[in-house]
Amino acid sequence: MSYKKYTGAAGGWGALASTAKHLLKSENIAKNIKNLLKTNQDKGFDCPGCAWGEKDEPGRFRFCENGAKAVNWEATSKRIPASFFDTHSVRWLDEQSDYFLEDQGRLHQPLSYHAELDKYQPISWSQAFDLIANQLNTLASPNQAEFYTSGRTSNEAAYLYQLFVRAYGTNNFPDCSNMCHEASGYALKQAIGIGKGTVTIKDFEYADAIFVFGQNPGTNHPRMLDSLSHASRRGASIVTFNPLKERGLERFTNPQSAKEMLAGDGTTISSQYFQPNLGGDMAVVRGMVKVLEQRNASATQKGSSLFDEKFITEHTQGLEEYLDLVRNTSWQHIEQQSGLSQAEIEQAATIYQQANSVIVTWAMGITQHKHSVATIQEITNLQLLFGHIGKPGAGLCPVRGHSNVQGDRTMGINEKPDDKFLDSLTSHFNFKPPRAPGHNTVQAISAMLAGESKVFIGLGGNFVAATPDTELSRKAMASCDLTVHIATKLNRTHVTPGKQSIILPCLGRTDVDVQAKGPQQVTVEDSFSMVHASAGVVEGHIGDMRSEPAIIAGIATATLGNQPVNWLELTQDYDGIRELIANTIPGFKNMNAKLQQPGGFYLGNSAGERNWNTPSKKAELKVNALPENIVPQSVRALSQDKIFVLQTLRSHDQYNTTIYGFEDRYRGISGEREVLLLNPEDMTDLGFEAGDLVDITSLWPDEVERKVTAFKLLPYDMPKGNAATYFPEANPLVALDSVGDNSDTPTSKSIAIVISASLKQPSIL
Ligand SMILES: Nc1nc2c(c(=O)[nH]1)N[C@H]1C(S)=C(S)[C@@H](COP(=O)(O)OP(=O)(O)OC[C@H]3O[C@@H](n4cnc5c(=O)[nH]c(N)nc54)[C@H](O)[C@@H]3O)O[C@H]1N2
Ligand SMILES: Nc1nc2c(c(=O)[nH]1)N[C@H]1C(S)=C(S)[C@@H](COP(=O)(O)OP(=O)(O)OC[C@H]3O[C@@H](n4cnc5c(=O)[nH]c(N)nc54)[C@H](O)[C@@H]3O)O[C@H]1N2
Ligand SMILES: [Mo]
Repeated sequence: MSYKKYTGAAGGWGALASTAKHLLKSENIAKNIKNLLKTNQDKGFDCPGCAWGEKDEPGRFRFCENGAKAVNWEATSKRIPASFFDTHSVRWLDEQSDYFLEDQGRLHQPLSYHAELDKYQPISWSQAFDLIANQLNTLASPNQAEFYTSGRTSNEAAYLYQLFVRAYGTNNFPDCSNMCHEASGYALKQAIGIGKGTVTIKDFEYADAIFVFGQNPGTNHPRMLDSLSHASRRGASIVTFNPLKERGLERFTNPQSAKEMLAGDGTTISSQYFQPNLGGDMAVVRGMVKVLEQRNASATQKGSSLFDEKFITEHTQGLEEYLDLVRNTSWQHIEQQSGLSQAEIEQAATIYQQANSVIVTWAMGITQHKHSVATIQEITNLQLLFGHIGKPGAGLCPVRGHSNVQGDRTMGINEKPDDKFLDSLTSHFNFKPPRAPGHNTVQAISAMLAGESKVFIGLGGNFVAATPDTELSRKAMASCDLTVHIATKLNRTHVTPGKQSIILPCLGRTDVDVQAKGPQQVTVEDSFSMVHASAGVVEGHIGDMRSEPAIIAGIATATLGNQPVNWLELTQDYDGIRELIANTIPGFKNMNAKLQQPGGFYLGNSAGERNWNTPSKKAELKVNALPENIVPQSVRALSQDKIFVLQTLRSHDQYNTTIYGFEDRYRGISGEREVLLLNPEDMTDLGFEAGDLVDITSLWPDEVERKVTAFKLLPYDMPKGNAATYFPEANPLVALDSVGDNSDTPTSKSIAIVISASLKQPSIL
């Protein structure tokens, strides 16, 4: 492995070279280049890479390096050889790396697990559907089955899936969103009456300032850097908060701009880069409000005001109670928790104050903490004081992860559906959807572990690798009577079978999907509430793969017959599914017609229009106490050693649990993933040197030892007391019970750990 600080701009020739490298590795280079040119274009497919939106400019290239990797990985012509499962036992497969499992190529025939042989064997589609239906129909209650969804699923598949599951009788919809932006949805729904961001991509063209909290767009949303660099060049301030120095947030060269590529050194992204402690963002924002409130008080004495008084009066409630709390929060508490000085926070507040329009964006660095809901509501409060919601160039922007995770929620993949949604299903279909809330991801694991849930069906994703407390999660999966996986590629979850297990191979976003009435398109919703069509372009050998809607229709027909709809007929032409969506979900009226518009259609956004769907019909300033400590006393008491706060994050060469390679280019890390990044002084204080192998033990007040071993230490620019390592390798450290307040999201960015020398020594070659 090697480690060398990356000093160039993100993007640029490095990104182009890496795109080329990944394309050249594939067996169908010319085809994949052609495919990429259709990414995110009208009549092309939506990039499965991320949920960033597109400006409506015809003729532009709309892919990025990491989108290219995602496309290449899926659009491969490589197929798992027929002899593969005959040769390899599941036990053997489980000993292989995540990279190896997915790298075998696309799954292309239905498989069923034979427990005595410990092997997967081919099975016909109809046998598979009957087996699943029999299991579902013999459960004592529909609530004994879990129906997981990962966020690549299209609106059409998601709608059909939720309709089937509710008609079957449960709201058990654990989904990847429970581990991702759940806190954003919950916090915003309470505060502004809608669980989504309020901005459109156009707003980035008008913002005076963009505050970026807890995200790494250079890797995870590279097309966002395009918006940020445009904003930077026209003089907008970009203020970043991230404990780590992330290259993509410092400088960026757009690989799709010849001018920038030739000029060489790229555009400065962040005008200010603050490095708070992990979990310190709520304290940062509280501090900013404290500064601004005092300045506002002085201004008021002189007859003017900083806050948007008119907006506050007309549109908000809860001001005085919130400001009392702010005044009562001490600077000592704010500085100690945030890791920033009062002077730094004042500097950030000044930039905020000087801007007429501010967008705040955030991702996993904000949502995967115990106090994530409170942090997002604190950010919302700040924006509300200045009226920065519902005007051009201003608003809230949770940057979503999976390309259709937002759409899946809109379609009803929700374990706690609201009454309005269920009423709409009730009045349109001939069945009574269940009203009791179902399980989210963490609750589903607990229910499986307790033997209460016996069937797991996964529409995409990699459940046991993505969820916390890996050992427990795997035990939960293995204890099921039946596990079913609708998937494109083999992964860890498939090699953790229940007593019976079935793999159903599906088409991906890039594949041409031909049904009885011809080629089909599906739809997705991006982070800006834009819905657009996506049609695959790859006409590879699809073997026995089926589309996700066709697979769901098969399971539904075998389980429920033609109730409450004729499932198979619906999948002959997805226009029929869209008719149902149009009739039952607000914002989708005339969906089929509206899809004809290039770029798709806008769902509208109540908060963006300053309509507040809250009980008070106003935007509500929420009053949440700052946590006493990021690591609570009950956890602190568990060790005498120095306790660090660990975050688990993504490298540049992965898509969640899919590992494309071993280059984390912008962090200068190459060849290895089992690494622990620490502040260099902390490393010396502990008596370690770069390259030493350490064991990491997490602290949680139960009797379980959670440990990963032989991780290599690397120095990295971050505040003392913080640490970082990659997801999913570190998931065994996250206790299942360690979840966000009100969101139940695993606290993957806030794990208390101690570090010790590893007993395993590096092998001497
Ligand atoms: N290429 C690629 N694209 C992806 C994905 C992928 O894996 N690969 N995943 C997709 C998905 S599902 C998602 S959800 C998104 C994820 O996108 P991100 O949220 O960008 O993903 P992470 O790698 O988890 O990065 C977290 C970032 O937040 C910072 N951070 C961590 N904790 C804190 C904190 O307490 N405060 C602050 N201020 N910063 C913090 C970290 O240093 C890091 O820069 O990306 C999506 N796009
Ligand atoms: N410690 C830690 N844990 C985390 C996170 C973290 O930051 N730290 N992040 C969390 C987040 S934000 C998320 S979103 C989750 C992700 O959790 P998941 O969504 O469950 O995981 P993915 O890795 O995205 O799923 C990859 C698998 O999806 C399947 N797949 C790919 N494309 C398709 C398709 O088109 N259709 C179907 N049916 N299957 C397909 C392939 O078989 C592939 O192996 O992980 C969470 N877990
Ligand atoms: Mo995510």
